Amino acid sequence: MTTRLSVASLALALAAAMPAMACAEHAAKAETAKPVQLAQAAMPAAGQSAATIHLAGPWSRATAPGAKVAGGFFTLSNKGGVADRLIGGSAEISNTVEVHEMAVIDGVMKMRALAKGLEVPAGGSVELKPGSFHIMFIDLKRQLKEGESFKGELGFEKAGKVQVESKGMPVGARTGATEHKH
Ligand SMILES: [Cu+2]
Repeated sequence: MTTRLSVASLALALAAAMPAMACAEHAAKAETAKPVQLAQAAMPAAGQSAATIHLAGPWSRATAPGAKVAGGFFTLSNKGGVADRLIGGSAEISNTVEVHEMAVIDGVMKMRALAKGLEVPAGGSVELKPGSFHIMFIDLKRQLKEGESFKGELGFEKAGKVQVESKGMPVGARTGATEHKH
């Protein structure tokens, strides 16, 4: 019994020491990843319901008369233990809704549709903001004016549909926060 215990302890000690040695350069990364892994183990089925996706601060830029597209921005948080994907949506102001990213293509910053959607990692969050990931409202039905809100729906691979009401911010706004002018 004593022998078996000491062998087991040795194996445990080795198992604990090996990854640490192998990943010394990724130590910081491994530390931040640990809580996520624990969360996954603690609630394996939690990622299956719509309640696990939280959407904060949705906003859009007001559009110029005749503009055909508008951007949508917000922060997505996944409280569940399973990764999910934002795969599309619909909105009352446009005929089409796409999930886009900004990327440097041939040295030029361009936007493109994410064919497989946007991953929201388990226990993590993703920010949709100008110059990065965003929702693209394509083929606008009307002008989006400053201060005006419009309704939409986002589609997630696992969480399903999530309702959203986005507020229109000034043309050229960089965030959804209301600017304080004194
Ligand atoms: Cu776009």
